[in-house]
Amino acid sequence: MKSSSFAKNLLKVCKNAQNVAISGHLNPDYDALGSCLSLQNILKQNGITADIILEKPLENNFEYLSANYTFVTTPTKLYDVLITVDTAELKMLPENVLAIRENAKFTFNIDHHQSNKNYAQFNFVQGETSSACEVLYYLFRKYFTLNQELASLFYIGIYADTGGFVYSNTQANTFKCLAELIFTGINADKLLLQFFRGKTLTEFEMTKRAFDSVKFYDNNQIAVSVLRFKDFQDLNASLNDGKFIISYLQTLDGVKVAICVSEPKLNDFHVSLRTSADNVNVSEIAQNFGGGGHIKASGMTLKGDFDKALSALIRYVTHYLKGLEK
Ligand SMILES: [Mn+2]
Repeated sequence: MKSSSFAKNLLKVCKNAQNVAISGHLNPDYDALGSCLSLQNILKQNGITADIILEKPLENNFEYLSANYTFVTTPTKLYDVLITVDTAELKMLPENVLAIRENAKFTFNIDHHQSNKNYAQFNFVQGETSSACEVLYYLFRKYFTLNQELASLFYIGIYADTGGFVYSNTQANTFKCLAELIFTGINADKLLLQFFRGKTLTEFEMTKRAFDSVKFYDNNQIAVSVLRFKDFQDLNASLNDGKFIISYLQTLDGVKVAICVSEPKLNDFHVSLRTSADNVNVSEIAQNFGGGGHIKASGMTLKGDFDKALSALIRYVTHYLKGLEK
């Protein structure tokens, strides 16, 4: 569907609806949360009230961003419209949102994941775009006034999903959008310091441990860092505290696939995959293990025996890289 008719249709459906729900993916990141909040803001400018549904209250690093907003974790209303943003497939949605989906008359899916399954009634997916925030920005540009609040939300989401405007998903249109955001007079430098460049001591200690854990495989083409449950427990850390290392590993000479494994809960392994190699598509690797994402940045979860699961992953990546040589 073309962007203009998609946006128009969505606004029309929402105007006629009783209750509208918005959701991003599980364990929301800055893009997921930023796109939920900005969409809520855009709808509000069009006279539409919408609730953002979360699985659980936000963790502290999002508190500042979300100080002015309310979220619903235990839905009591019947929602007839559900809009999901930044979510590639249904299994990435919280249980409470899946329950809303059962009863919703209209479902919309707005996303930028290449692996998106087009699971809604109305789908608007741009796999080449930097972030869900950028998709929303252009999709609804005619239908909102760009204020500083919206500009900050978009800016943070785009910064996060482009790794600070450096990943290959940072396109000319991304910079065009960023320029317009900055023209609103937001203090971009302050925002970045607040959300990204500012680091906590917990993050620093987790990063130290992550660096110590790094092992290389397949002639140094695969780099793996592992943060176990004990590390999270010792430092009272959350999933995001150990994430910095992956962007470092992916830029190391000769490394084709960077893998970062985190176990924030016992036996619950979150795996992030990154590549800077032209011919590597890490979303293919993630999909083989039930995950998904983007060509250069993907993720999945592993369950079961850790050592076996990790060796299976490394074997698979080795095999995958060998296949590229042919
Ligand atoms: Mn995203």
